[in-house]
Amino acid sequence: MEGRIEVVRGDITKQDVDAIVNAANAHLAHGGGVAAAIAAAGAPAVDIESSAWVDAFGPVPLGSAAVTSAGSMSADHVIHVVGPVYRDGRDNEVLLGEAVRVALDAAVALGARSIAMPAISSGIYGYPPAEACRVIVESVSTWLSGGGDLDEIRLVAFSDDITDYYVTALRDLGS
Ligand code: AR6
Repeated sequence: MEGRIEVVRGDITKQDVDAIVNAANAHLAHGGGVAAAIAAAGAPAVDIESSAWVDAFGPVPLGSAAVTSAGSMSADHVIHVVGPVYRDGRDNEVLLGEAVRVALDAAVALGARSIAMPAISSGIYGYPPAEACRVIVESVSTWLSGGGDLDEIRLVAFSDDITDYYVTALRDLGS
């Protein structure tokens, strides 16, 4: 495995990486959670470019990414992906894994070498956080094993709980 998976407890808007991932909704209306934090830290560019993206292309489908600049944040790009709203009977795991892969592929396409990712879907979208962290870790690991070419994938945990879930998931993976 070439790239490193790191777990960092902190605020994704403060990460010194090439690209940060946003846990967005399809309309790129960054009203709450990590999306609101990213929009505020990257104001006004993130909101302006998000609106322009949706005006041009329509809502962001599951399985796709929208890219904006990052305003005055240290990162160069924000990669907006839409995780699943957690629901019984839905293929939550497949949809979350797809959001992770799409974000990583978008980073490579942008020429990024490092990326920071939040625990997509684990907040407002209601994905049980321990499960979300496991799916995210497994999806990143599978992507790297399949030749995914990034130097660093930073899993940013906004709470001690999420940090623990990531550490456990990585340990279970044998990393
Ligand atoms: N840095 C890192 N992680 C954070 C930060 C931060 N600054 N703030 C929150 N988190 P959520 P979702 C964590 O709800 O579940 C928005 O309104 C948070 O603790 O942001 O995918 C969008 O516009 C949680 O672990 O995203 C969508 O409508 C994780 O980020 C909707 O919420 C994800 O929580 C998306 O819901």
